[in-house]
Amino acid sequence: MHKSPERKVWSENYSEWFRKIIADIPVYDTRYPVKGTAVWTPFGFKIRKAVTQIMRDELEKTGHEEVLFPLLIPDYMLNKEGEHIKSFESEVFWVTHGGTTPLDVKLALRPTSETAIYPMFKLWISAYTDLPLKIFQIVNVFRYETKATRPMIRVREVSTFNEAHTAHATREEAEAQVAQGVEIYSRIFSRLKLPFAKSVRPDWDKFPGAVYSIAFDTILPDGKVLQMGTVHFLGQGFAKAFDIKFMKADGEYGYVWQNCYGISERLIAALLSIHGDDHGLVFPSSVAPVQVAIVPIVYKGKEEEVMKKCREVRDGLESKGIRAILDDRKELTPGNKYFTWEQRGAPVRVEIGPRDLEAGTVVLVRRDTLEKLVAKADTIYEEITKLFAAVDSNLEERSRAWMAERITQVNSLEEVRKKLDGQGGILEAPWCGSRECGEGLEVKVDARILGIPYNEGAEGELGKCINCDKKAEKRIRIARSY
Ligand code: 5CA
Ligand code: ZN
Repeated sequence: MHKSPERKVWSENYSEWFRKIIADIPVYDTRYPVKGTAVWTPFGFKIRKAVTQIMRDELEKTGHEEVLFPLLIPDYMLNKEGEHIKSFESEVFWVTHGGTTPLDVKLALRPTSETAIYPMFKLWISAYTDLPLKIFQIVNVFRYETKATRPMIRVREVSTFNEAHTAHATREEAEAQVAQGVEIYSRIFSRLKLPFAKSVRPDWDKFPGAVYSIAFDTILPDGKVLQMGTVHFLGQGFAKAFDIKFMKADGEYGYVWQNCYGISERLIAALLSIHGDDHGLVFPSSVAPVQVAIVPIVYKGKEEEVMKKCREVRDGLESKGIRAILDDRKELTPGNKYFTWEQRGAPVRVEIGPRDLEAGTVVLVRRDTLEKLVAKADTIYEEITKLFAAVDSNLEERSRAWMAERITQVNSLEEVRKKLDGQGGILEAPWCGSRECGEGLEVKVDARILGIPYNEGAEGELGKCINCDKKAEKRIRIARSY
């Protein structure tokens, strides 16, 4: 394992660390005067673009096609599926006027798009040959969140909502697609080097209108859990509410089976938070807005030579598709420039001075460990590519190990409380499976049941329920969460 730079402020005062880093760079400006909304700055937008590109790539590769639906949903459409509207009704923003004229039909700002998309599915799907139908969009959604809002994590305008919706001829096909949805998200998180645990949410905490929900949770530096994404098996509930029928091969008619899955800018919050340290952001090479920062070390008389070499290096890297920048700001010392690019998480910094020119070398510094090495100038591209791979695999290992240390098996409520008050994280315990017991447990330990592990190997003897002493049926995950 590599030595790491300090992560003291990062772990001991994470909320403050996060607020400060997004404001200082800046990444995301929360001073916009509507609660729960914020501005992606030019630097933030570059991060967002790289992340959404990965989402697109993984969804398109697996046969999902991108679409764009309207933001406005008429009230009679939003109200069609009973469970769904019951849960969302308190969170919907409404448009009631066009200018000064009251609207005949109230229009909701989408809180998510089932009720916008499924009436169109009814029009698009008529026979089994139209199935499966797999689409996604990346849009903003609005939720009047009443819990404390938090930058990127709990916002009222979710600006980066990636929702996929699929329709299938049979239950088996739909559930196979649930498994593929889980695979897709696993790959997206892995490409961002983010560790996660997959849980089947308890019945009382599933998506409104779903048969079951699978969630991806990660652990933030303060030990609290963040739900990064969810995959929902919708069964036929929405199909019946929206009358989405199709003709089967045998000429019979039936309702489609549906899924939906979603992720948001929470993923970006996790990306910034999990890899960061006291110097600022740390990025895997694929999403770093600047991958290589070149800092000239200039001495009097040698300026032009050094700058010429720096430009040559930058142009060479750029021509090979690397996002390189030459920091030629005159008023700043090299030290100031190191600070800038460490804060902004450039995976590799290149330093070039007069001595390097003579020796035909460059100095390379990797961001994750801040280790330095001297390379031959004419092998710089190969050396940087190797460093990218080294940074990426270190971030993956480091974050995975960090999370693994925070998933603990426990056998008593006392232990649960002690762990939650200490390092936090996720606790796994034997549980009887009853809702009443589960909800009681949540109150007793002031935490939330995340659910049961999704698709994990057979378990041994479980023993007694941690809360009620009855025979345990399942292993449950408990955490304090965002
Ligand atoms: N229609 C389904 C699947 S697209 C749906 O809306 N599911 S959801 O409610 O679970 O949202 C999907 C994901 O969006 C969540 O897992 C969470 O990561 C993210 N999300 C939800 N609400 C917010 C919010 N207020 N701020 C930021 N992200 C959010
Ligand atoms: Zn119990």
